[in-house]
Amino acid sequence: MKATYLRPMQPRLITIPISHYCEKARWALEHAGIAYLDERHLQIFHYLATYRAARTDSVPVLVTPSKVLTESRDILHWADEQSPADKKLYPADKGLRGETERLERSLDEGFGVAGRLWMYTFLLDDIPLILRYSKKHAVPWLELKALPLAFPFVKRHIHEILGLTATSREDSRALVARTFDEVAERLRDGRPYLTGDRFTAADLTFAALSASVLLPEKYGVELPKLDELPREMRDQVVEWRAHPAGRHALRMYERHR
Ligand SMILES: N[C@@H](CCC(=O)N[C@@H](CS)C(=O)NCC(=O)O)C(=O)O
Repeated sequence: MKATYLRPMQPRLITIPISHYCEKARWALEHAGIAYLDERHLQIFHYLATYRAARTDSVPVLVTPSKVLTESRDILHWADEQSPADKKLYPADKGLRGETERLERSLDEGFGVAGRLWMYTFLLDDIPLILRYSKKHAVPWLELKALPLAFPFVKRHIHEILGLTATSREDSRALVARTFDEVAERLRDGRPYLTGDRFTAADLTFAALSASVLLPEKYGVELPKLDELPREMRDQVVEWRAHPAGRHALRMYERHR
């Protein structure tokens, strides 16, 4: 009898490639050695896919054979259940696990939102830059074609979602700076990772969400280079890259991405 081989269905990750929450999910899946399909969309164009899959408007969404996950931290937990002991992102020790989860949640809810807002206060108006990089991110051809026409609408929509105001840049910069100082304080005793001597979901989350203020080279998709950024943004990125917390995030990219 001829043998038939059924390939188990690969999980499907719906992403906006540039999104740092999507980067967090991609990184965790790759860290766990899980093969997945990366279904990429541009902002707004992603709604059709996320509504179909999960009745949600935000990415990442992970569609697995048994469930659909709509929060990056749920995706990290799902990936972790399948990863080998030496790759676990959540420590077995109850206290350390709690600390890791608390850090992750607080970074997700404050720092990640602020860093993204800060970046958009500089780049949302730079249509040529956005178009140039969207072309490098393997999004559907039709979305790329439609982007120049849809751009005013996309821009207005992002503006509304982010709640951009006259003080957004300074407010978000201050929150990022405060988080960087807190992270540096945590690392001051010489520990190599945020919760001790092991790479955890806290380090991965901090590094991935730092991407909008550090633009690391090893990010999952290509990001703008320093010399393409407006001067004020460039100077701040350079300063943050040299901060002990910035150095920690970049080290996580070097060692674990
Ligand atoms: N708490 C969510 C946040 C996800 C999130 O903010 N996603 C943004 C992309 S960076 C998004 O989908 N924005 C598009 C929208 O809401 O329309 C997570 O960690 O997964």
